Amino acid sequence: MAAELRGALIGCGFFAVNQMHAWRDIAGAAIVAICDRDPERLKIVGDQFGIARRYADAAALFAGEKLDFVDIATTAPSHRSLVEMAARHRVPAICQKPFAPTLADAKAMVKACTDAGVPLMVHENFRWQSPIQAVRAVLDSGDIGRPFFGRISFRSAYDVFSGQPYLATGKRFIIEDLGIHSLDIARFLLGDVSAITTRTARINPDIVGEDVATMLIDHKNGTISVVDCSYATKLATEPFPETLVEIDGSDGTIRLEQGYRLTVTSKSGTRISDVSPPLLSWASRPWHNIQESVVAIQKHWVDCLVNGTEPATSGADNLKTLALVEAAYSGAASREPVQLDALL
Ligand code: NAD
Ligand code: 89V
Repeated sequence: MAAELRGALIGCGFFAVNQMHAWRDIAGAAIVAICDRDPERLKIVGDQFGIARRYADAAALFAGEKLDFVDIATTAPSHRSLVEMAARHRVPAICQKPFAPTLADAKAMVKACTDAGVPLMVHENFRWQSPIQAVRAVLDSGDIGRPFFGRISFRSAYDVFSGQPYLATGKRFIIEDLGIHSLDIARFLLGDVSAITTRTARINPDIVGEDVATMLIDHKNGTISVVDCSYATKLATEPFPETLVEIDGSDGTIRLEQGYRLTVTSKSGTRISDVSPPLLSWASRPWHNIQESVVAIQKHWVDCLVNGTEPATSGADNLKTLALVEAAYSGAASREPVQLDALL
């Protein structure tokens, strides 16, 4: 049997705990060392997951460990320096989203890893959620024919700021943090994008960035989609963190509705199924949807490393999602449509 891949986690914060749980569930890889510049977080995660090899500094981690990969779960400002450090040490890297604060940084990170010949995957996990995979499977089956319209929608009033306080203080909020997932899902389901038109608003007076965004997207294949997201939408039943999907095709429709209800109408009639994600042993509602996708994307990474294949959300792929984020902000400011090819 092949030896287990030796990984290290950099950044032991709020979300990294999910990544650590997922690593424990995945055969073929194990986290052997962790790093965080905050001693308290290092201790909490090290003690919870029984990791004795702990580093306060990433340079010391790379110097002290022989690694097959690193899992970078810090926030965006440190991503470029940590990915470039991994590339210098010829260590394959997973990097959390948002991949980088700017597209220029992200391009440099992709180049550093390409030049070093090391794989790079962005932890863009929303497309790995089982309800989203179920929608993609219907599209691939051809049952609804050629899609001509899509809507990817995430509307909520969930208090994300209690777990992630930094989300309240940045100049950019919902597009960079959450819309980035919705935009990636739009690409995943409906194909790459030629142009985007965006409007934003800030409804919550206690935060700095925008908490509502509406985006109209021209896909290169002629499909049109609307990607809309809001953290200012108070509903009778809070849907966090469900992404709802509507797709109209030449032969039928797909609706992924709140409560993980999937309705597919095609030439052969209408079928309704429950595509609720499983509740993993360590997961907690309502996060279980995201938590399951963390296992899926990390398994995919191990498969890619073992088989020498490119991850679906490789650094190069994610440039196209990050370009959409950049284009959305510049288009919201100018109130003009933004062409994507000019950015890539
Ligand atoms: P956090 O602030 O709770 O944790 C980040 C940790 O990284 C902190 O403990 C900090 O001390 C450490 N850190 C920062 N820079 C470091 C460096 N240079 N070296 C060592 N340690 C360093 O943040 P979080 O909420 O866990 O978010 C982390 C990332 O995960 C963000 O980019 C966020 O957008 C992303 N995230 C993704 C999802 C998802 O579903 N994909 C969900 C939540 C958060
Ligand atoms: O998935 C994320 O990136 C999270 C949340 C779902 C809270 O927006 O930050």
